[in-house]
Amino acid sequence: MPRFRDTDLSLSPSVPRKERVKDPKNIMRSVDPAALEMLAKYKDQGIITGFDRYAAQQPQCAFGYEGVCCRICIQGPCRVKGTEGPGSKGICGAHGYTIVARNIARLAAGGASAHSDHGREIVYALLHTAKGELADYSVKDEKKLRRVAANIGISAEGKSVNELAEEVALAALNDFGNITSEPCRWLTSYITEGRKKKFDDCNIYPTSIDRAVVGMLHETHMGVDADPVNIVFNALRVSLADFTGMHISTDISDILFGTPEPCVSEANLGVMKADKVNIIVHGHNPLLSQTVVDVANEMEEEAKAAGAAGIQISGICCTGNEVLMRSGIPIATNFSSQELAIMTGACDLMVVDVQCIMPSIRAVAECFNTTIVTTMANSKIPGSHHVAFDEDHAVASAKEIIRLAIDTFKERKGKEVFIPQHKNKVVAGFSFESMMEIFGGLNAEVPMQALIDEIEAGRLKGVAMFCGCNNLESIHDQNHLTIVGNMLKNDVFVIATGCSAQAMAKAGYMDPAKVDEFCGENLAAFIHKLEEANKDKLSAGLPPAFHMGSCVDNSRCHDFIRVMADTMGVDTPKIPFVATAPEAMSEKAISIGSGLVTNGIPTHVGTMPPVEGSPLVYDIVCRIASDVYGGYLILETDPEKASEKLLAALEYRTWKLGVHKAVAERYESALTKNY
Ligand code: NFS
Ligand code: SF4
Repeated sequence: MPRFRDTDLSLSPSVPRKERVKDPKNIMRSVDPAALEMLAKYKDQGIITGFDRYAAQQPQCAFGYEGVCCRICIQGPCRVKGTEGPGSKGICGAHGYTIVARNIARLAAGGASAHSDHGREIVYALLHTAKGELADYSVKDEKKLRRVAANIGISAEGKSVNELAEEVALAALNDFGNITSEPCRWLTSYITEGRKKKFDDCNIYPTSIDRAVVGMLHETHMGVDADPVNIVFNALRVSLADFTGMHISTDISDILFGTPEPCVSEANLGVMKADKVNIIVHGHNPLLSQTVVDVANEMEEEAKAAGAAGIQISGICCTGNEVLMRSGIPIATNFSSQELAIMTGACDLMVVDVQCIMPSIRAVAECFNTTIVTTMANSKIPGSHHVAFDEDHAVASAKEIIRLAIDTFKERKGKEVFIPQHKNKVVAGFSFESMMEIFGGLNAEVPMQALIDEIEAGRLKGVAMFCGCNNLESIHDQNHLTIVGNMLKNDVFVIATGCSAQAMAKAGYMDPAKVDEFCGENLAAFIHKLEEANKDKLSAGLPPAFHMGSCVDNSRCHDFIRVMADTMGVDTPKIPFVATAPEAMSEKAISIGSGLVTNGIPTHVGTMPPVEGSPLVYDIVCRIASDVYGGYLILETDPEKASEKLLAALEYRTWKLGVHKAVAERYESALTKNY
């Protein structure tokens, strides 16, 4: 089956490997004006950041880059050299395709474990809250609790809020460690009928998250699975475990802290205030960061007594996204520029939990008046301050941390502060529920139809979901911004999560005032129509690109996909929906990407995952996956070319669906599903 109507578009990236890292020794690898200002100020002053280390690592090892380096057993590392002779295989005889497949499958397993372990922590918090053991948390969103219970088939009848919460929490825990052969409940509850059949037919249903991850680590152990097709397709089970963990994380976080609604905030380093106690929350888990945000108000007087004008909290990475979505806390910056926030000299304290925290923040903090606080037993940094975060005393832990920030602020007097004055207005908080409420302004009965009408009338080209990280293989934020610019101009409706959403937020793509500047005519008209239909509720207006949350909140985007497919009356591989991780970096990006592919979505990755060492594996993920699941990877490092390919994938789907709809109408028959 062709992927694009334009057959000139190839499966291969348009840029050869050696030319991908442009100007490799130049450390000014960003398009973010705040980051550039910061890098320029401290250039050649001995403060080393990820930008310097990236340059120092160039050129990177080609074996590792292409995925043909194996370190799975300690006979290794084995590198695949050439195509013939003893050197062309690992010592055990593993072929290049086996090595590449095992490596990528293990990346997906790492990502799934990170997402879902974060989810597990939150589930335990809900369980203990429901049992009355955690005084500092409560069920904030009872409606969501009831919705989730109904979605996963738990009756709420006659149950108190806490009884129901306990049952939901136990059901979630069961998805982690279920011992029967039943598939994960959070997965089956949130996919289309078509996907259920597909996953069943292909035997890739995870029965429990932990089992799926353990199974993949076993399968890729030395001397187990050597068949690359089997390994890659079994890795999709892990990606579905990842889906399950993400959905659990989002659902339970909403129950504990509230389902996000549109809120107004700001983004980029300019949100920091020289005269305030600046606290940056960084990481992923909202259990602590949300409590810090909630108690900061009570501590304002203490901050003022220390000579500050108040407390300013801002966020980095997905913890930042969580508190932005629920409490309108501004974004300081995203992944690649995390050290730069410390270099403002105004960051009194950075509190981190898990994931995407560069260990280097401690070394950078030493040159400035910044206290780094780690909080999790499994995530410490040598030399930094550790406050063991204790859910039993969440408020007390949060207060201790804020007090440390105030103490650090007192020592800041007389030291240089340099905050690049760049920031943009942001309207965020678009949970799936609030998106449907907004679409409901145009079509109360079937909200998603409001969007589908635009697509079917040819006014919008479809939907593009942006997710994932920064990766300095590309210029910081450049891929995100180039591709989103092209999507918007071409009338593609954009939803975003993670550091991708933060790149857009910093650059103004989430400012309602920029709709006419950034969007094509039809998209702008649609957004204004939505604003008009919701004007009583939405005083702030609607942005060009819609921020749907943190990376676990890709589950919200999956809900979008499911409801779009159900409303259109087709399965997910037929809807005009594409995804992109323009600057993917982490293992989580690999598991998210493969989950999208499994769910039938063309998924672009703009930084190269290590698969080029095996043409066979490359072909599986970019082509064969499509024949089986309808989704596939588009690996393209050039953002202009990537935009073309994404638009072509949307065009192909809309065209195909249109053809079949027309036929069905002409012959008054049912819409064919066999394409
Ligand atoms: Ni996602 Fe969000 Fe950012 Fe990448 Fe890291 S913070 S969980 S992994 S770097 S988007
Ligand atoms: Fe080498 Fe095989 Fe061991 Fe991998 S598993 S390191 S290819 S001997």
